[in-house]
Amino acid sequence: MTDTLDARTTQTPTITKAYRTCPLCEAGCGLEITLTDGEPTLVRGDRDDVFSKGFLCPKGSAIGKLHDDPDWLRAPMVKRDGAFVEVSWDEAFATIEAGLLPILNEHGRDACAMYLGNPGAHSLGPLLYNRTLIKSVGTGNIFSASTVDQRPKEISSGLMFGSVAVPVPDLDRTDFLLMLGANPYASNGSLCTAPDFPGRLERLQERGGTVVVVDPRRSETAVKCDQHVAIRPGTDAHLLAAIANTLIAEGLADTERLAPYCNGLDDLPAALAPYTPESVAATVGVEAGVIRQLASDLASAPTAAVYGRIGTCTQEFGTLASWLVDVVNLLSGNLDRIGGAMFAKGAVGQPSTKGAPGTGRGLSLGRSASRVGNWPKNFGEYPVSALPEEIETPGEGQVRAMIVVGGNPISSNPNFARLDAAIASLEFMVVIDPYINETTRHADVILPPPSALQKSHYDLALLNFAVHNVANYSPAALPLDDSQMDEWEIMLRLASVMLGQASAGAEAAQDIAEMDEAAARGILSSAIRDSYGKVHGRDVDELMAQLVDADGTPRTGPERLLDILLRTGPYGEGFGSDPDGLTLSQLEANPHGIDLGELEPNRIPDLLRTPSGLIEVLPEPLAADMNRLTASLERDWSESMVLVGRRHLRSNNSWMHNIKVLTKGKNRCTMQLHPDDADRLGIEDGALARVTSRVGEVSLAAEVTNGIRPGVISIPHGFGQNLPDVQMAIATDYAGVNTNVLSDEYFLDPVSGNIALNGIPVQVSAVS
Ligand SMILES: Nc1nc2c(c(=O)[nH]1)N[C@H]1C(S)=C(S)[C@@H](COP(=O)(O)OP(=O)(O)OC[C@H]3O[C@@H](n4cnc5c(=O)[nH]c(N)nc54)[C@H](O)[C@@H]3O)O[C@H]1N2
Ligand SMILES: Nc1nc2c(c(=O)[nH]1)N[C@H]1C(S)=C(S)[C@@H](COP(=O)(O)OP(=O)(O)OC[C@H]3O[C@@H](n4cnc5c(=O)[nH]c(N)nc54)[C@H](O)[C@@H]3O)O[C@H]1N2
Ligand code: SF4
Ligand SMILES: [Mo]
Repeated sequence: MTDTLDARTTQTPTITKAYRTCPLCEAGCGLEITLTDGEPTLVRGDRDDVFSKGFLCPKGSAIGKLHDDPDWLRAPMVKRDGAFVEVSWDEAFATIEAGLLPILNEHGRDACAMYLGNPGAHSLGPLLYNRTLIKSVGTGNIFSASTVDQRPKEISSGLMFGSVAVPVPDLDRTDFLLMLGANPYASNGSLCTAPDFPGRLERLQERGGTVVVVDPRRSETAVKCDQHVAIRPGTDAHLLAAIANTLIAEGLADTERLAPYCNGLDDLPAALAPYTPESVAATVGVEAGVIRQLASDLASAPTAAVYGRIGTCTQEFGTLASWLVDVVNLLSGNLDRIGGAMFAKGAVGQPSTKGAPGTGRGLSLGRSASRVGNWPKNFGEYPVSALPEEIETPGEGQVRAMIVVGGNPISSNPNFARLDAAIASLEFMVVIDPYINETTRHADVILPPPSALQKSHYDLALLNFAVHNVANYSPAALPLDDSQMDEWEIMLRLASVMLGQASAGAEAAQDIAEMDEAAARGILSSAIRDSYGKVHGRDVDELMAQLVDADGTPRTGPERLLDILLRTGPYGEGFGSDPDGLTLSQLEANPHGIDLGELEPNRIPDLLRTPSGLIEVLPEPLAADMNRLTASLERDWSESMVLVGRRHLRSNNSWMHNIKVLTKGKNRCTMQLHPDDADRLGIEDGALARVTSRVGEVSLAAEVTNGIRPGVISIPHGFGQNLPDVQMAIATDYAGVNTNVLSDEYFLDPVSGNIALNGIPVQVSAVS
């Protein structure tokens, strides 16, 4: 990155600073990037950032290294005779036109599946133009990383509150935090946007508050907390049901404030009756007295919040657990109040700030089902379980081609072997991705986006889960190379090809401009139709004309769409109707962000979008699923060893293992197991152990530690890059094994279709 001595060093280098939000995880920290002659030479936390106030983690500080990674593709690649060759953009899109369109013309649009990955939630191109691309492909076969992640929480919120309004713990003001299945000391938080989450927990403790962590492992967060409850994996719903039941049975529930806005509150006691601390103790693996105490601590704390994340979502009872988190928040009197579980109000409006306040269409589940496995479609997507079978199973509607936008399903989805074979069998695949990795090695065409430093950014999605209301826009810190295209333009050009429009030249540019304008007009039109919105009844052309930057230059691309969303959002200036309100120009003038204030209490009932206009306390699909939970109380939970995951501070799912500063140090891809299990199985610390599940087998080094519950093993995900044709030199060297060789595409939470990546039954043995 820094040049060695050469002629240039005798001149005084030009040093500039760029400020931007880090897009690498959900925390959204402000970065201060020092550019020396246009090269990133130093990354620090931006001390003036209104939200992160200088916090930075090792990943954020490596963002310059990520930009400089020699394996990050800087020009499109096309596969010829089994090998990738670099081509021009025109050639890449012409190859897609020639290879993909005929398949769709012959077999119909559903023949092309789409998979949308996690970095898409952190990048303006996919965030703003995925919809245009999906429409252009015209397929119903949409998949995403959401069903290996947060879908249960989206569904529980959708059912209870009518939209994906997810309560977040009011970290900075609460007195008591009960945190299940989250390890923010490693992950920096999720569905709870909080830069310096660890620091916020420390301050919570410093002001006399209490942090309780429920986790089968003594995670980095559990080590720091006041109480660690080493739960049996997959039983958070049982635990929370027992806490909820105890609150009711012992007269500790405090629902007076919200009762007028609740439907089904009176049905809760019967639904929760089977779950007493005593009846769940053996299942949960936690003493009844501890459960009872948790209920009473929650009730007696001046304010308290319950927060559940990946360990509560990616498990067998994920939707029930996600729902019960908020049932306990409600019963303990902490939902929607200061210090409790509160709703963020992002500057880019969400369904909960659009349309008629207090009512809406709500969420109905599974209105259509997948062709082969009959999996329900929710939020426009099938669960990833359906993907391999849709590729493998012949017949009308068979998936023969795929477009992947910023995802690595072969690494991140369950049953590696099956999915790898299925994706390898596709007739054509296009990916928008910077690396040649487990998934993209099978592509016919790779369209690489520029690095994070070369793209503008606004956290459209994640600021709606923030613990403080802020808005923060970053322009690109570095220009594109001549060989590069911005990600949003790649998406629109692909969309144009999918519509059978021009794939090259001035005509293609014209098509992109038209699609971009159509996207802007589409967003404006829906804002204009909202009779409760700021621009109701206005004229699209009139508003379009106002979309200019501070110099009066007309905006295009993501900035134009973002400006519309901000101006029509809850803080927006409404195209003149609220002159002091927010615009993109204001954010551009405030590179450290704009503070929009503390989370507001009493958002209920206005925030609700349920047809009843009430909080659906016991939604029908969840009431039905309680039977499955109750049946599981009869199960012998100790029958099998089970596998859970974990994350490390210096990782990011499957794609940040190619940066030396992040991978150095001791081997992290180990199987953690308890000394009792190690003794019983004859496995020594550091020795090779074999793990087998219904679908696969891996061997890896054992790490014997009493920081894990007996009967549980833990393997981190995101490893296993040592596959043929992967071109990520450092990651391949550092490969380890992919734990999704073991995860099972049919072991899932049926309500959401979300894969259970935790609590997977496995057999463990020593390798002699
Ligand atoms: N450094 C780093 N940060 C990341 C990521 C990364 O890969 N690396 N990924 C990002 C992404 S995409 C996400 S979604 C977030 C996730 O953020 P978190 O939800 O904080 O995820 P983890 O750090 O995996 O912590 C999950 C914890 O759940 C525990 N657990 C497993 N099974 C169970 C169970 O059944 N019950 C309970 N109560 N606990 C269980 C695990 O032991 C683990 O400690 O992190 C984001 N941030
Ligand atoms: N066993 C197990 N499996 C898991 C999890 C677990 O806890 N345990 N966690 C799950 C979770 S929470 C998630 S979110 C999923 C993630 O699943 P995915 O989203 O499918 O996979 P990622 O590993 O995030 O890979 C992201 C891909 O995006 C590419 N990429 C990086 N930056 C950009 C960019 O700016 N633009 C584009 N277009 N592409 C980019 C990378 O090269 C990589 O190929 O994994 C899930 N899988
Ligand atoms: S915590 Fe997340 S957002 Fe903050 S610097 Fe680290 S990777 Fe970036
Ligand atoms: Mo995730």
